[in-house]
Formats: sequence, C-alpha cells, structure tokens
Amino acid sequence: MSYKIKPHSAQFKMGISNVNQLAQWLESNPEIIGVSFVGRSNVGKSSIINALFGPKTARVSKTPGRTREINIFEFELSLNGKKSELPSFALIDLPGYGFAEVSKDMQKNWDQLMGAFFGSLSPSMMLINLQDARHPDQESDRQFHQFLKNYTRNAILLFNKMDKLKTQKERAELDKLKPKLSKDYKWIRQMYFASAETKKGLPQVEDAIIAHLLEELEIRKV
Ligand SMILES: Nc1nc2c(ncn2[C@@H]2O[C@H](COP(=O)(O)OP(=O)(O)OP(=O)(O)O)[C@@H](O)[C@H]2O)c(=O)[nH]1
Ligand SMILES: [Mg+2]
Repeated sequence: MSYKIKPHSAQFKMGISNVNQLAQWLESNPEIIGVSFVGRSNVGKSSIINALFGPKTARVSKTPGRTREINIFEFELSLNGKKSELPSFALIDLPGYGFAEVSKDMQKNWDQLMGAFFGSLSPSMMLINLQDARHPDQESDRQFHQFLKNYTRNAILLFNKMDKLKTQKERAELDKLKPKLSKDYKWIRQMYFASAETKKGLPQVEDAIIAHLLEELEIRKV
C-alpha cells in the first residue's frame, strides 16, 4: 500500500489575518489533522508547498514578506494512485518571520496571530520549520525557536535551497551544525535537506508528512 499526496488536490480554503478569524476557524475545525509550514520570509515556504502539493498551490514571491496571512488549504492522499477513502487534511502556509522591513504594528500582529496559532493548535498539526541551507540558524530563526519554546510542540527542520550549496565544504558546514541545533532545540524531531528548485530530498519529506497523517488517524481510531 502506498499513500501519496494526491497531485493537484490542494484547494485554497481561506486566508486568516487576525486572531478572531483564527479562533473561529479553530472552533469549527477542532479535529483537524495536517501539516503547517513556517520559516523566515523568502526561505521558500510557498515554493516547497508547490513542489510537494502541486504547482500553483501557494503564491511564490518576487519580493520577500509576501505571505502575511495564515493561508489554509485542504488536500487529499491517494492510495496506489487512486482516490483514497481517507478524510481530507489541512495544509497551512504561515506568514514568514524575520522580514527586516515590517513595521512595529505588523510585527505585533505576527506575534499575536502566531501566539494564538501555536497556543491553540492541536498536536495533530505537524510543524515544519524551513531554514535556508546557505544561511541556517539566523538570528530570526533563533528568535522563532525561543518563541516556539513557550508552546510544547514538536517540529521538523527542513533545510531548503540545497541546490545553492555548491561545494563539499558548504555541505559539511551545514552537517556540522546539526548536533548544535538538536541540542539547542530539543523539540526538533528530525532534519531534512531539500530543494524546491530541483525537488531533491522532497520524497523523504512527503513520506514524513504521510507517516504523520496516518499515525494521527490511527490514534483517533483507538
Ligand atoms: N535556488 C532556489 N531558490 C528557491 C528555492 N525555493 C524557493 N526559491 C526562491 O526563493 C524565493 C522565495 O520563495 P517563496 O516560496 O515565495 O518564499 P516564502 O518563504 O514563501 O516567502 P514569503 O511568503 O515572502 O515569506 C523565490 O524567488 C523562489 O523562486 C530553492 O530550493 N532553490
Ligand atoms: Mg510565501
């Protein structure tokens, strides 16, 4: 049996820009199972989503800081290439952090919205933190993890833009960082290395997402 993300099944449901809208959505979707992506602005969240869920799912930015809302999609899994009987799942593209040019008000809005998001979302939503393979663990990434620490959540770390690491030395440097990150961020369960551009490393990420979804469904059955 082989489950896959059903190509082109992701449908945009809504964009959430304030805490009230978020509370409403959470209230009407208490049992939601899915996956959410968060990372520094311009790290390639939307590109990774498109590579995994089908082109044109999320909007890819020419200028950083484009995704300001929580964008919610629904998607399905296929089983051996056919429609599966499983329910649909949520896919969430979260607004990027660390964009230097945001105003104080916008930063405050991000803090409030993300605080409400992580504070009330069930562990059935997998969290994937994207970081830039060439510029990992930046100040804003560290700040994000300090923020995340307040919410008991597991996350996986996905290094994107691996195609930009041209030399063995650059790759070795990223590898060297792994133990430090595992130590600093105890809530990180796994690290993946990928490129939205070349699609390298994405099958492993897809497998991890599917494993999470199926595990959550099994848990619900007991
Ligand atoms: N070389 C390379 N470029 C990438 C990769 N992934 C994304 N990009 C580029 O990085 C830029 C930002 O990509 P987005 O997917 O819009 O990034 P984002 O994290 O969604 O950005 P915001 O929504 O603005 O926070 C675009 O120009 C992409 O083409 C990758 O794996 N390799
Ligand atoms: Mg985006």
